[in-house]
Amino acid sequence: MVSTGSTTASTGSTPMFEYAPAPESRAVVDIASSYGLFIDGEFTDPGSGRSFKTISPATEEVLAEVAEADARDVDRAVKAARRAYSRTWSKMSGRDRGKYLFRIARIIQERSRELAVLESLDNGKPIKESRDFDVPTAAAHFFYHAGWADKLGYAGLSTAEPGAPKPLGVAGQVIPWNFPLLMLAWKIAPALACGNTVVLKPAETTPLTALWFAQICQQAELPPGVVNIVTGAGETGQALVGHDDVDKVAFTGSTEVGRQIARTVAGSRKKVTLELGGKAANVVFDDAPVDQAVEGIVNGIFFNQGHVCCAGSRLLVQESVAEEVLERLKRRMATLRIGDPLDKNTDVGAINSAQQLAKITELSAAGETEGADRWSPPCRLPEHGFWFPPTLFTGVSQAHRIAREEIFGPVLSVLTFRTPDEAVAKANNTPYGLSAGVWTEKGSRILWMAERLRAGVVWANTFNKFDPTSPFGGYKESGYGREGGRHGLEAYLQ
Ligand code: TAP
Repeated sequence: MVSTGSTTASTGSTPMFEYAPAPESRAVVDIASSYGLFIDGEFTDPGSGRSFKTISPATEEVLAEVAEADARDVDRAVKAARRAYSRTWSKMSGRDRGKYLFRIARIIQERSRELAVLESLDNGKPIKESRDFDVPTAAAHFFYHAGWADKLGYAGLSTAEPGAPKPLGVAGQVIPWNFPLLMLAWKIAPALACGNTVVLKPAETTPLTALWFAQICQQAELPPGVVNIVTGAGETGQALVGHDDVDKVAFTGSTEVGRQIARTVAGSRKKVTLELGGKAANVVFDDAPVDQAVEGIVNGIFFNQGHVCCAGSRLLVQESVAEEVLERLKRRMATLRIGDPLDKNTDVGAINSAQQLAKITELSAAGETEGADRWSPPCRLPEHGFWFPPTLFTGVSQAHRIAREEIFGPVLSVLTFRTPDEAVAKANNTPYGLSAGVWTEKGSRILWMAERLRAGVVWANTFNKFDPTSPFGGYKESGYGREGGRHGLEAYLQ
């Protein structure tokens, strides 16, 4: 069973461990009842006069009212970013820009506990993930790009003119709700390091850490207008990417919205990067260390409730070991602790929104209707909020919707293969191409697979590892452009 609070699932054969509650204090974060837009270094009321509520997905409690920016507000923000670009930021030396980025990175570290609690409240992810992954990795992105700011001339990027490559101007950036602060860092850190100014729109369901980041910009005394945050829904994002005075559009989100954005900017002078969806194969060969592979499978699909673009949502396991792998996987899934995101023992938190829960529920029902076998550890989920149990589908064929469509939830589809060629063919049989995993003890097989898998990232004997020095991005319908590493700088330079 799974009990509420920080909870454990258990099957009959698995010993049950009772954990005492270990809640992180909510008191470390002071949330105001309402927030305005962050434009030109100040929080201002929206011209629209409209606002929306952001809630905790774990409890459905309203956390704050947040301003909704309309096209006029977006225009104000873009004008502020243009002024800051022309008068201050593009004229500043890389060394001085770097100082601001280092300052921001250090403040993120200093305020990390506050940011982690806020992220878990607004997003529903377990505190151990926001504390140990999201926030430190966001700080790492600012540290890494701070180091680049005065070295762009040595990055080996070709330029039309001598000297350091030139920034593009104003970047319009739109991000999703799955890693709110981290996606912000992926966008803002390289843009600023390269000398651009930004207007960023966070997702409607997770605006709070972006508004905290605005306060951090004030604390770091970043010149007004260099960073502007406009909160709102899809229409706000549309106004931003369609604005005439935006030089660069950077989008992370669904393939469907990515297509709309590509149409909006087609034929304009805007430079674009699109980081879109995925349906990654996690391939386990018969010589893989099974316990490690099982940990990698669990991390691949249940990390962040499966709300991960590069999640290993298709397990391809070699037929000869499928039974053993599945048995151990089920045993491991039964120990996952589901519940209160602020409990330090929680492994799987809340689904981010009612809308996302409905999508996961619908696709899982389609899996059953199409004939796959569904399994979850016995679970009792919290009564309020949005929850979905860790779920496994076996007997999945390549034609099933659960093998083709991105579920973006804690749902794993299992397929089998007999030969390496069959594994490659099945892994590549997807419109996406963001990531893949390979589990085998043979180094030569890892290289053989990596050469053939059409994925931007291939992890070997690990999964979901991220580093600011390493470029990340997709093929096919997973988008184009790279974020992170030296490659990521190219997206923000002429
Ligand atoms: P989307 O619905 O595409 O939303 C992403 C962002 O775009 C949100 O801020 C959204 O605003 C905004 N938006 C919606 N319609 C828009 C429009 N017509 N023009 C401009 N902006 C618009 O995706 P999501 O559900 O938030 O995120 C999940 C998706 O993101 C998944 O497909 C996942 O794979 C992908 N993702 C990809 C990556 C990488 S690196 N490839 C990383 C994380 C997530 P609202 O939220 O306010 O509607």
